[in-house]
Amino acid sequence: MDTCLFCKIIAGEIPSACVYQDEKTFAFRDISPMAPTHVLVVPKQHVTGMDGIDELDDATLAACLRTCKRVAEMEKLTGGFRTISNCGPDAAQSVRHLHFHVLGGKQLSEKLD
Ligand code: DGP
Repeated sequence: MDTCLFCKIIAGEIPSACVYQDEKTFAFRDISPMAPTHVLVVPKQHVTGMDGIDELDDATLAACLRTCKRVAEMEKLTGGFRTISNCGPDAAQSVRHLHFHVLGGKQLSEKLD
């Protein structure tokens, strides 16, 4: 999608700190990290968010979750990690391209809101 920030990052038109990519997914460091490890995992195919996943085939959706796990392993998050996907205004989603935050490397808050 021409105007999507994360599509531009995937295409390399905007620089990012990529930590992993494969045929279906792209993982890069969040520009405003909220933990020692804060990586965003996105499908290369543009969909708006969790509300758009019916446009993805199951293999792509599964690949996103597998990439989250792979990133946690690469980052050595042996104590655990959190995976979050914000969807829509009530969840404060700011970039309308499906993404999973992978957070870890410290004791995270019990609060999710
Ligand atoms: P969300 O609020 O769930 O839509 O998360 C969007 C995240 O995207 C937010 O944590 C900050 C990150 N972000 C926004 N713009 C950029 C950018 O240009 N580069 C990178 N690496 N991350 C970005």
